[in-house]
Amino acid sequence: MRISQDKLDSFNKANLATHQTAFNALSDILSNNGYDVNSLVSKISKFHIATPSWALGTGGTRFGRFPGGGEPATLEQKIEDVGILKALSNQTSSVSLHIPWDIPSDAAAIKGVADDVNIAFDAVNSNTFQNCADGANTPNGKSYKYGSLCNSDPAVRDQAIKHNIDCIEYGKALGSKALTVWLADGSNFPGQANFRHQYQRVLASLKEIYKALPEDWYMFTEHKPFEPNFYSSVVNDWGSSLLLAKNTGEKCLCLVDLGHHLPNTNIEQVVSRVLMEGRLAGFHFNDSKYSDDDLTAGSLKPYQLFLIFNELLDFMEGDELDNPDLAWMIDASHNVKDPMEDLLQSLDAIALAYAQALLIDKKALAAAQESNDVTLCQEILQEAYRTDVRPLIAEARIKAGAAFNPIKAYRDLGVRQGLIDERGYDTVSSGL
Ligand SMILES: [Mn+2]
Repeated sequence: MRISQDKLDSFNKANLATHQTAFNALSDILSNNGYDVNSLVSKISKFHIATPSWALGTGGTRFGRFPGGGEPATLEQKIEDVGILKALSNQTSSVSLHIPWDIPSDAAAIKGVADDVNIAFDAVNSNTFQNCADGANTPNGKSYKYGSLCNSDPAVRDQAIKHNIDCIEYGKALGSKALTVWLADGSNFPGQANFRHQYQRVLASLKEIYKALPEDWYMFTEHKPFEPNFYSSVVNDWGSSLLLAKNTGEKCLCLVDLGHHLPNTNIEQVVSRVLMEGRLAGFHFNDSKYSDDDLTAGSLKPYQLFLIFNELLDFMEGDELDNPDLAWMIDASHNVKDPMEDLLQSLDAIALAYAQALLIDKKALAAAQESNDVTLCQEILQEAYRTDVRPLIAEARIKAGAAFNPIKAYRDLGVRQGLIDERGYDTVSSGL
């Protein structure tokens, strides 16, 4: 299913007057305060986030899963759905695959499907938190029950290393440029495993995988404090992730998944530290109340998201975030909302946080910090945060031929019903 440009144009046309009034009012205020509105709109327009293939279908919990209709059952359909998100929002233009859930058996054909809707391939994600499909119970199959790259059995480590190298090969065929390694490795009980040995085995295994990394690729490590193991994780925090990255090689960087922190962790400070060391790979955007809740980005802590963008813009030369070396991705799981609507809400929240951060008076903030004017520091940040930047995002979308309000367009144009008509009610999104 595709949304025609005609439909999007008439949707925008019908709502143009309301948007134009709001945009003109905001433009006047911003221009009077010295901002270049065209440049702001252009920066927002260029900032795109990758969509994870696994978020296009309904997720679940260990208690159950409640799928909706018309969900993508094949990799081709997942790419088609990302094409719809792109058409509606102009905020995503790539898909991140998960191996083995999305093995591209015919890479040329899959690339063709993606080219048709102008979708590129983001980082490839390996999976050693489940046993491989050919089974741990077969004569040659090895189980990840006690870890993968950290396992005490070298044959298990070799299998996990090979899986990651296979992922690189799949990614090469599609034009990906990065491998993401998130490890479930750790332990559930005190004394179960030796922290040092587990870490050293992971490092040695990552070095083996790194040898297979093409010249223009990156490898990402991703930390997580607990789950599925509850006593210890091998890559438990940004410090361990940074140690692994630095000890593995120059092209090994640290990915920050916003849900992979203990409650009240100052994630914006984590971002600042990893950036300072030149090792920030990018983000897995989501939101959470407790830990890895995988909720819609910005649904609970939009101010935190804004503060993270403040750190990014503070560090970067200029304030354009279309830096090809940073990986921007949503990593969420949608249990109660339509997955496509949930992704559109996340894309919207991320763009809002970026736009708000673009309004921070960096010079004034730096001066207030130097003179220890704490009140003024807060005023400067919140002045930017409390500006309603929604008309800027809408304008960026309209200029790119997308819908000024993607959720409203998704509903008004009956996208979900169209997908159900095409695919039926009983589809199962692979891997979930
Ligand atoms: Mn993640």
